[in-house]
Amino acid sequence: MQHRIICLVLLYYILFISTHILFVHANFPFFGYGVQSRTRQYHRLPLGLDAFGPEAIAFDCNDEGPYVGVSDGRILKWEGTSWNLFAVTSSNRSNTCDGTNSTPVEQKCGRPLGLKFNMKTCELYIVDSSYGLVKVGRDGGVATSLATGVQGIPFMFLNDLDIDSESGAIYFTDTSSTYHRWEYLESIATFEQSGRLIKYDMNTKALTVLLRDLYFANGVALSKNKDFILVAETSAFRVIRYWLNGPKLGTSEVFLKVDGLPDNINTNSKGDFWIAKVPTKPIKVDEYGNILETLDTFHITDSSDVFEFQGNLWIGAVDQPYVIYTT
Ligand SMILES: [Ca+2]
Ligand SMILES: [Ca+2]
Repeated sequence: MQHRIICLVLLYYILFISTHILFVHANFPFFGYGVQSRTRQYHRLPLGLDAFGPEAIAFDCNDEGPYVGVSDGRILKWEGTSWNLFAVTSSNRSNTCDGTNSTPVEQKCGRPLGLKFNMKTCELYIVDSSYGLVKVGRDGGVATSLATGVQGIPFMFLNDLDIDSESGAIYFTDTSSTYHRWEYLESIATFEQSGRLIKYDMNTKALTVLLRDLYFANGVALSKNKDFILVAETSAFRVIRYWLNGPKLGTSEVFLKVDGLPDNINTNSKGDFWIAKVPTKPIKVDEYGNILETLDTFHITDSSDVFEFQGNLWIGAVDQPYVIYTT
């Protein structure tokens, strides 16, 4: 078992290094590496509370936050001077929920990988890799379950979501129907294609599978006009676009190839997209896939989520005990 994990880790790094050499050092012009359109100051905001791995970032309907989901299953809220416990996805927590991520601990304690507020109701919707699609009210607490599977296939590894608060549609990814979150290296290294993009209708509670057979389905972001949705296929080093409206309704295409493993994607107020990726730096692209900015800074060693809020950036990471923000 240990031997297998070592091999997978090696393969993982070989993938990183080979794409890095190919796309970064070759400096292919269409990747726009090094684009730096403005100067940003970077700051670290430690989580404290023995918390680690703030994978996803969200702000609520009153512009409060950020909120982060951390590796021991808690959702924390930044209240201006300190982080406080806001919600948990498991009703069955104990002091074994210490973020060590052994398999039974993670199954019991939960792992909230994606967070998004419904801006109409102020409820927080969460995709948790152990507990599926869940939500909490505006005061937080213990989440209630909305869905744990679709078409007879249980959710094994929900990852990111976006919400159309007007229509009540939630779009979310199930990374794999074969591997759990703690088996993510196997899913990446074997290039398996059992990921799905799923829609949940808040009004009817209906679930619809929009895309299947995806490579490690990860970040999700709606376009500003809600006419398409982007989905990161991490192990394919690319982002795909699924049309929700217009002449291409219901079809998908490759939107962008990237020089690394893409993670979460978020839309900013202008309709541009922030794509977090590892081991390379986050990028901002427009709706045509043109790279507008690269966060080419030593301050960011790894990034899972970049959220633009009132012109500044909030950056989450799987392997850090802090959030980075810019001014
Ligand atoms: Ca993710
Ligand atoms: Ca997102």
